[in-house]
Amino acid sequence: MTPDPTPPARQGALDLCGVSLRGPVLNGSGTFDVIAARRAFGDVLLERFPFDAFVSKTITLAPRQGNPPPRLWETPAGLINSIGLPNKGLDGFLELDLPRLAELPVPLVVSVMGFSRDELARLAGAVGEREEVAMLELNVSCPNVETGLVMGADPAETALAVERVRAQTDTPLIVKLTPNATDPAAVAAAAQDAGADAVSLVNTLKGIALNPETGGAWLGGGGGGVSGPAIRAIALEQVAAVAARVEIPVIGMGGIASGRHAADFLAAGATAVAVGTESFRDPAAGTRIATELAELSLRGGQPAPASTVV
Ligand code: RRO
Repeated sequence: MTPDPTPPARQGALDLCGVSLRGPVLNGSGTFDVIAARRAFGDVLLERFPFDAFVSKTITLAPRQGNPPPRLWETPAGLINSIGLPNKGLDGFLELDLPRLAELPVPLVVSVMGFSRDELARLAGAVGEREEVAMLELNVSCPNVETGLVMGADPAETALAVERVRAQTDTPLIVKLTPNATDPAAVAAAAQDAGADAVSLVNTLKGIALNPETGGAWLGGGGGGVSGPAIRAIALEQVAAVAARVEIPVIGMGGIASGRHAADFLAAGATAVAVGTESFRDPAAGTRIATELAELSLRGGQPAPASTVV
């Protein structure tokens, strides 16, 4: 990331759930440690911020250490992660991280996860009332300890969680869908009917890697989540299916590494896109992808609308 006085061209501004964004390229939650990046790159990061909105790493009510190492495995076209939600908890986030995130030059989305509906509602209420927070993202890729079901794998569980959160906060609510559901479009419709303002997808696909010497799990947490180019075709299909089913905006992600990929997700019906794994390789990927996307649309390079591809 080198200083450059000329800001790069970006795709046009948009309204996402009542929040003005200068363009449609977000980051995927947990894929860009903006506080560490600010330490590494200084204020150049703010001057040339790679994303049009920033999504925080998921936080939980209580602090968590995360999973034991190893936490990553590289696949031929992607990554398997098993990070396990290390975070400072609600109080630590509000005291230590939120003031830093509030300095970013783009709207802030805070990602929250709870192991029960009560926990989720408390978190969403406390975070949603902070004026620094433009939107909430509900990460439902976790088990509800009361029912044993992964919230986002089941439409009824998702609806109950979204209803509880909706009752706590008027802050725009994005529900982050898991691809590990029988029918992600049914989950998206349930989220919409329960009051979600937008959905984002996909989170990672379940995967494992084995230790070649022991035959046991390589990752300290056991299983993990696959991301990167390996899952792009699957993500694109799910985004198209969800966008065809709901009326609320869809934020599409899964292996986006170029403006062409981003344009595909927009053509499949997404209103905005998010860059995840590619940012590990290149922290300025968000800027490059936004610029490529803007150039493509200037050239009229948008693919056909979603209705013709589903
Ligand atoms: O922290 C993680 O291991 C993690 C989370 Br919360 C998530 O939503 N998706 C993922 O791939 N990893």
